[in-house]
Amino acid sequence: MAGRPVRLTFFRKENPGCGDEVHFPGLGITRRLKTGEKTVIAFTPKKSGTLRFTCGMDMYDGQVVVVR
Ligand SMILES: [Cu+2]
Repeated sequence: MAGRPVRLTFFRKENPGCGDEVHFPGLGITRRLKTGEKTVIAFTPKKSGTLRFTCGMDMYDGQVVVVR
């Protein structure tokens, strides 16, 4: 929900390649992910819409839908 804090937990299972980092281009957030560990990403979306996230190479991707 717009204006509400969000905490997303990423758990990296695999070792090689793409899982190295997660990138939220619309938020200017990039975090390294360690294999076998959880990484928490916290942010507060300012407006409704779709926030895309990708791996560092823009291959893996997903989205967070922010409702009004
Ligand atoms: Cu990749």
